[in-house]
Amino acid sequence: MRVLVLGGDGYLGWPTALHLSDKGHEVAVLDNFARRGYDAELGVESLVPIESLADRIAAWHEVSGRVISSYEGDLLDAEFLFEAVRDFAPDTIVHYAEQRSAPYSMIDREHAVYTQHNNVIGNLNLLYAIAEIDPSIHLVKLGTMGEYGTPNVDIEEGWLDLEHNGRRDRVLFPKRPGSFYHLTKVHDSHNIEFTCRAWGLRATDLNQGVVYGQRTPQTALDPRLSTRFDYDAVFGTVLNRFVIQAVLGQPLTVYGKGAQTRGLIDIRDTVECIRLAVENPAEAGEFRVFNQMTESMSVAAIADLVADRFPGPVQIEQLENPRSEAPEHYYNVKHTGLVGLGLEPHLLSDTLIESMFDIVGANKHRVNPDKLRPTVRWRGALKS
Ligand code: NAD
Ligand code: USQ
Repeated sequence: MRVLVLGGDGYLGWPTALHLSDKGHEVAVLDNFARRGYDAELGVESLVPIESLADRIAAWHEVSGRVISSYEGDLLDAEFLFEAVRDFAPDTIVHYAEQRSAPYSMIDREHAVYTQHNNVIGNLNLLYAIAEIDPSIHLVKLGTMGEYGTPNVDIEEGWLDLEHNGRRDRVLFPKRPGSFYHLTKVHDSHNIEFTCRAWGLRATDLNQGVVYGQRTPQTALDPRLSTRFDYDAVFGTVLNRFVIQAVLGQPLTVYGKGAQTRGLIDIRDTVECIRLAVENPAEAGEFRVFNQMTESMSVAAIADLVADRFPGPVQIEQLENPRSEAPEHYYNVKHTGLVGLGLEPHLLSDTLIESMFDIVGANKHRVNPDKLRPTVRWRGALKS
């Protein structure tokens, strides 16, 4: 298949492009390098050094003999986007290209507006590009488990069969997200579902949990193929940060008591889920939703697990939670759709945490320790 990966220079987009290329698909990536720009803005860098997109693509050709083509530009530039879609003529578009940090979206009004504009309008431009150029293109869109929030009932895969006053219907599962970033994914889901219903587009919305890990079989082939690894309090995600903090001898920063529970997924499973969704497309007119996570764990349990695996002393610190989120809650998520397509999950019990310690150990001189503590407060966003 011909697959266009939007956001193909990012943490997940790049290894996904390699995985799909390795499995024999014709792959192109598109990116505006906004993510490299946030690094400059925040004064941080990926813990693991990463090459330019051109050098990564050249290295992949050298290592595998396979070609990945690229388009450099912004989803907000509709003319550029339409031209890229026309030129590459994909069967599938994998859409990763959004501002993905909840804390970044909560810095202040400007960052909230930027995030919502970038994500919602970029996705809307894409829906128009697909509808006008080739409505048979399958859209594989990255959503997030955080769209649902933490309801006091089981979380279904996107849809809910509802009985109300004696009548029945199938409705989108109610959403109660926890940041302006997570809200963008809800808005995207609604826009996509509408275009499936109104225009007959085909889409798979993947509500993904927090990803951990840095290496996939393809990125491990050559250091020039490495993907980024974020440690800072704005873009670093919880398990990755705890591993890095353990290696640095810094306390693991548990927000609140750590009883908040989240869905998790290994980066090797992320790229495999995308392959499965790509190779098993939704029907025309179908808005298909999968919960892309493999297990749930509380933040405190994640910290305990990292401390247990690390071959040295680890301190766990409970910080006042800078976010507004339920401190304790029910959490039971259905996630059988991707397993039904053939996913064989890597669980944390048999995972790569030990190899992550090595990756961090080799690069720890690159960490700016001033960037480890959280500075963005959900309520603080109101003050500036
Ligand atoms: P990332 O920031 O590393 O990658 C996103 C890429 O998209 C970046 O390279 C960025 O430059 C590009 N981009 C952003 N806006 C763009 C635009 N307007 N035009 C063109 N390119 C643009 O993020 P990631 O961690 O790889 O996440 C990828 C996707 O997966 C995001 O949509 C995110 O919401 C979702 N997701 C990530 C995680 C996680 O734990 N990392 C978990 C669940 C869902
Ligand atoms: N947390 C800590 N300590 C830390 C960092 C985080 O206790 O040092 C806690 C947070 O309070 C939160 C949980 O860990 O309760 C997860 O935080 P996170 O930063 O790892 O994840 P989140 O902000 O939800 O965002 C990440 C990605 C985002 C993706 C989302 C999936 O950045 O792109 O959408 O995970 S999910 O959480 O399922 O919505």
